[in-house]
Amino acid sequence: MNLNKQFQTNNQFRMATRHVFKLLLVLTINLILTWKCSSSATPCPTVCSCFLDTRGRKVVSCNQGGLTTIPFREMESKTEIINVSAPEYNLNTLTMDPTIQDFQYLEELHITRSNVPELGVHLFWNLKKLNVLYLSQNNITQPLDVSFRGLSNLKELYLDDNRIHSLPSGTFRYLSSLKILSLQRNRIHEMMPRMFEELGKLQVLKLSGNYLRELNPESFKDVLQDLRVLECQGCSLNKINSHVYGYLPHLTHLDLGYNELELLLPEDFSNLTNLKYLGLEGNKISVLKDEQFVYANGLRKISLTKNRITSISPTAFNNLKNLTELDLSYNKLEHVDVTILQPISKNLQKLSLSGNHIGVAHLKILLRTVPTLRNLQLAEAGLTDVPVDLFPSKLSVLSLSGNFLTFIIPEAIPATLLELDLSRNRFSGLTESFLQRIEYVIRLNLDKNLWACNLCHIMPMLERVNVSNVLGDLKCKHPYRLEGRFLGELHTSDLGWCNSPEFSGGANYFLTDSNDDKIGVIAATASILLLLLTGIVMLSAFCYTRRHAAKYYTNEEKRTAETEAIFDNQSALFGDEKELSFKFPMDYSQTKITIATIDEELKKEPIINGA
Ligand SMILES: *[C@@H]1O[C@H](CO)[C@@H](O)[C@H](O)[C@H]1NC(C)=O
Ligand SMILES: *[C@@H]1O[C@H](CO)[C@@H](O)[C@H](O)[C@H]1NC(C)=O
Ligand SMILES: *[C@@H]1O[C@H](CO)[C@@H](O)[C@H](O)[C@H]1NC(C)=O
Ligand SMILES: *[C@@H]1O[C@H](CO)[C@@H](O)[C@H](O)[C@H]1NC(C)=O
Ligand SMILES: CC(=O)N[C@H]1CO[C@H](CO)[C@@H](O)[C@@H]1O
Repeated sequence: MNLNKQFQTNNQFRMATRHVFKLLLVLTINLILTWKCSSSATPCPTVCSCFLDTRGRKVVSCNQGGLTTIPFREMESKTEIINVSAPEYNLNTLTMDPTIQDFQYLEELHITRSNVPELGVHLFWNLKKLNVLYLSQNNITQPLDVSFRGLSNLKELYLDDNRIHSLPSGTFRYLSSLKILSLQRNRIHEMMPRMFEELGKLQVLKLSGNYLRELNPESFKDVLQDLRVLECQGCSLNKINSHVYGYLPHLTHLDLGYNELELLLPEDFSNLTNLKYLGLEGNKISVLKDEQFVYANGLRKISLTKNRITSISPTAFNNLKNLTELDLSYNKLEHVDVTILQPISKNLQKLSLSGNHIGVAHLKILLRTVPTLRNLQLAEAGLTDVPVDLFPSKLSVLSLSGNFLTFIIPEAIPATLLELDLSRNRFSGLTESFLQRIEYVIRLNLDKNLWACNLCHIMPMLERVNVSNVLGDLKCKHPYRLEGRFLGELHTSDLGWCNSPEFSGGANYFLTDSNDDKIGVIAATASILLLLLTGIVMLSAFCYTRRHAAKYYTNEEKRTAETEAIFDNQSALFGDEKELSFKFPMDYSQTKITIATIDEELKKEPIINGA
């Protein structure tokens, strides 16, 4: 009885505490909610969204477009980032409003795609915390020095894609903390002598896409002491002015791609002792001379892609002990000297020879000089086969995309490979041993080959589709019936047999697949036509040789009489092809060559008849 009572009171006590807990919980939830509501009740313009960025800064972002003014009055005064932009189809047309000066906490201001025509006098006055000013894709024609007054802490200024045509001396003189200045794709035609005045802390200068024709050393003199990065792609430059670089002692990154540079002299790089990256892609360079980069001996990467280079001196890369990346892709290298890579053989890690047609025997000797290479790009290199010991053995990345490969011996693939691109070749299937060899390749691209989805070609691949997305996502090319089907959705029962012993995936393939009516008919017709054609050509070739032979016999006596005269007169011998063609009248191999060109055959007829 007593026990029972105690139990009851105990129970009541428990209930009471539970109630108190519940009450407390509800209270705290309410508190949190009201606090949250009041904080989200701070003003946010209806056309904008307001949020905190990853660093907890207050952002107002107005990206709907169609604005004519920025709704500053509805924004909280402590906003730290304002982002005004617009979609392509609904651009803003803004005029800048000095109300912006009230936002003293502003750290970043982005106003893009807003058709801003000009920046008023003292527009950003008072914005002492502004770090980043992004005004790309507007309609600014000439920024005024006084527009930037008061921005003494600005670090980054972007004025890309405007219509700036001139920058008078001292335009940026109030921006003494500036580190990045980007003026890409404007209409600046001339560099004024003191245009970068007071930019002593500038580290990055981007001038690409302006029609400058030359860099004026006077613009750089005594100012950009700290500049690290200079980009002037597409500036219509036709020479490298070494004096400019003499004024940029700390330059590490120079990008002069897509200009009109034709001739490089070793002296052009004489003042670039700290340079690490040199970009010369898309110029008109045809030769790399002796000791071309000998003064820029700190270089780590050089890009010379998309030039017209046909010849490289064996000493061109002398003194580049630290070079790790060399891009020579899409030039005209064919008979390149096999020792060119020797000066850089110790450190070179990445080499691109894509888009050049260097013969495979040559290539083999060339690559033997860089045994430690890790990354080799040989896309669109005209390769039809790959010998076993072509590639350096420590390679981890290899691209052979866009060649004419139908088959690779498994042993030709380096065992260390992690990335392999065989896309856009002519493989119709891969063998079991090849698939085993590339089992450890992490990134594999086999797209756009001529996969022949039949029992002879893709069985080893099909057996792996359920464990490899790469294989499952490949599309059949042949037979017609299965064209475009993913390997991953095929079953063995879908595949036809093929009775041809040859699995090359060539034209003979069409004839072997009986399942494919349509293509079968086309192929059969084509092959009959081909046979007929060959017959005709053979016949005409036969007649031709006969006629030749006849000619020879009938002319024999006359010719022996003529011989002396011909040797007296050298030009008669070499000047007249008709006479020379008599030399090997019965040579079968010669006539065989002429079979291929029926047109030529027909052209020759009247000459022979007339002779
Ligand atoms: C500003 O808005 C544009 C357009 O939505 C966006 O691409 C950009 O990343 C934004 N920038 C910042 C800093 O939020
Ligand atoms: C940019 O400004 C010029 C005048 O400076 C004007 O003619 C042109 O229409 C403006 N561009 C756009 C897209 O409004
Ligand atoms: C080459 O690299 C090493 C190590 O990074 C460095 O100490 C050396 O100064 C570099 N050489 C040149 C010429 O810049
Ligand atoms: C892959 O798996 C699916 C179902 O998970 C199965 O139907 C198909 O037969 C498998 N394909 C192969 C080639 O094993
Ligand atoms: C400032 C500077 O060092 N300029 C030098 C750049 O290189 C040339 C040689 O090509 C020298 O003559 C300059 O003195």
